[in-house]
Amino acid sequence: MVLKFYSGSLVVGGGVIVALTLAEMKIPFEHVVVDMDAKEHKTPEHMAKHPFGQIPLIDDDGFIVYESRAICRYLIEKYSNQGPDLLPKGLKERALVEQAAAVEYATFHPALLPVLREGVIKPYHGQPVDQAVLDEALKELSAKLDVYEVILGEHKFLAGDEFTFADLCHYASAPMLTRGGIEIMTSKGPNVTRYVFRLHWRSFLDAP
Ligand SMILES: N[C@@H](CCC(=O)N[C@@H](CS)C(=O)NCC(=O)O)C(=O)O
Repeated sequence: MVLKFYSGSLVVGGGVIVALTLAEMKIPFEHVVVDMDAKEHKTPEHMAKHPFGQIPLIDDDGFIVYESRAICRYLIEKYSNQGPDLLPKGLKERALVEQAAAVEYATFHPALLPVLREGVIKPYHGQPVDQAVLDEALKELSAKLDVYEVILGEHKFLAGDEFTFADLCHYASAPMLTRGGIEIMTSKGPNVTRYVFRLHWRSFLDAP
């Protein structure tokens, strides 16, 4: 049975990295749209699959996995013979990818979310922006990006010179900043800027 990928009609956040993983690993799937406006994610049927009543999740022939990054790890391991080496097997290489992925989840993403909430989502819904809150959030994110600027001065991607799962995770929400008119990812420093363009254009740059 073809793998089912459950997300909202607008694929955002963790759904994006699951979708990217499906594409990178060339995995056929059926997209099941959960109507969040109709609160389908809180129905007993959905809650039986995801006890927190959220998306994304996958159903792999009856085997359910939720939490985007756990889903991606499962898919990358299962289909390791047909896609790029996003989670290398070597002990040290893998540790560096997990280190960068943990930084994404524990440091980058929590700093990014308040910027998205105040600077992108509120304007999208026509709500007034609290500039002091946005400035504080941008300051926090900027401090994290200062460290990224140093790391990305040492290698092309976060865990070395190859694109890995850790880089893919940075696509969960960061591009929404640009779409919302916040240019912090491309104005911090040359290394972070180059990295963002490398992510955007990766498939073209890597083409033979
Ligand atoms: N850490 C989770 C986050 C899941 C999450 O927050 N999903 C949102 C949509 S992007 C959701 O389902 N929100 C509805 C809710 O929490 O009730 C993941 O990465 O899968």
